[in-house]
Amino acid sequence: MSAYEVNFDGLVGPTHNYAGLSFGNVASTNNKNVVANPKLAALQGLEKAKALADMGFKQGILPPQERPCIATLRQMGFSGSDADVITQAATKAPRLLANASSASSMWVANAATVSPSADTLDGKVHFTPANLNNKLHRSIEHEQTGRALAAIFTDARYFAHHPALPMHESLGDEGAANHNRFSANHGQSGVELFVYGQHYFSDTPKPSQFPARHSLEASQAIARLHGLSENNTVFLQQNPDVIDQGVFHNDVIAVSNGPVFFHHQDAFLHQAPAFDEISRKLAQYECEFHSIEVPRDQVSISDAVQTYLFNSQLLTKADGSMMLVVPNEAREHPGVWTYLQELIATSSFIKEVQVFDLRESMRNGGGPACLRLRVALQQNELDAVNPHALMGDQKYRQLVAWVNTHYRDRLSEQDLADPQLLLECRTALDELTQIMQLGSIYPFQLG
Ligand code: SUG
Repeated sequence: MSAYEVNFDGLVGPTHNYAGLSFGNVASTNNKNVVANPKLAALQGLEKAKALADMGFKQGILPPQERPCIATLRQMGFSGSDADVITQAATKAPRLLANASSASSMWVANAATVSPSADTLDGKVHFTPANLNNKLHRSIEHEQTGRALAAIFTDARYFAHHPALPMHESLGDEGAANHNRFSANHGQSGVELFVYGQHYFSDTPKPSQFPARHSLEASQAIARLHGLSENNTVFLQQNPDVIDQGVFHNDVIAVSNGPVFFHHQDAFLHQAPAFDEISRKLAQYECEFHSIEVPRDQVSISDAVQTYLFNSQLLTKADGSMMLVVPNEAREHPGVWTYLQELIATSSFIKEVQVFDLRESMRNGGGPACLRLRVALQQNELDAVNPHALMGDQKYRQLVAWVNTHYRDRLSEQDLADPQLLLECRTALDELTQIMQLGSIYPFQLG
């Protein structure tokens, strides 16, 4: 049976803004108070998804969330009409309002961890939304994420959905951004690599400046929930020093595809034994592991964080060669661009680089890989996916028109105080529910 990797891109929500909410994410902190352009952000994301679909890659879409999240603000004691809630929050607790208003669900690499059916004990595709408990604005995503995933992957014969892990640092889970998978091709069994920032219940090394957002304990729990075995899992710690330099997720320093791992020399602690383990475990599926290690004297950690070279999508083309999808920032950096030219001239795997302008998302620390959730599916599983969540010519035209109708082209943190923004968001999501045929996944009701 044929199998595919389907990249589901997160649609940028109407409240996209720069509130500087993510300590440890250098771009988020540095761009605090910059005026955002939500319309441009959403169109840039759609353009990438459509361009990849046009190149023949399977491409899906995940919907944004209702923001500001009125339920969260009510939990904080704000009351009255929805407009009252926003006005009171804006006056008394503007930072809480900013947290409740973030469009951060767009970075769907953090939406969930997904294990393909070829790896799991019950032969189903397993999904666990990430609890994202390290950041308030992201900790409020997982329930709605679960509803969206369940509305797209509906068929219980093929898809298993788990709730997010409990909300505690010891189980901090940032989802697929810290999850890689190696296999001969997307349909075959493979090895799932879980990268974590800290082993919480231990005195092993931890970062000292910035938080380790993801724990080993969380990764182990996900592996158990998904029915993975010792034979097809490896756990590897991220280098705490690079977290302290702004590598807040592993996908800022490494990306996998098929048997290939493209990563920085300083990405991990104890890399050698873990790579041996991956090689050994992959060999049982007659697949050879290939590491492409980028040396620090060619690309520094600071260059990696600034250009998001590793926050790329590594995709297999129809001819079997691989293509790297990088943000414009990687082309604008002479050293990184020279490295990339050398790479495609010499690598036996990566033969092409495609560049996209994702500036609006990048300013919040979200590159091409952050914007997509990889779901490896067999043909019959793909046939069972809600077809209105898949990208094609008509869907693209509808979504572009939808963005142009509902989105503002300017949004500052002060604008979050405007109750009208909630109405605009709800009207947009109401229409999106029809476009994507999602059913009643949103908690609000218009009318
Ligand atoms: O969680 N930024 C996101 C970026 C997530 C990137 N995802 C991956 N690397 N997979 C985060 O830090 C910033 C929002 C603000 O500051 O307004 C933010 O949430």
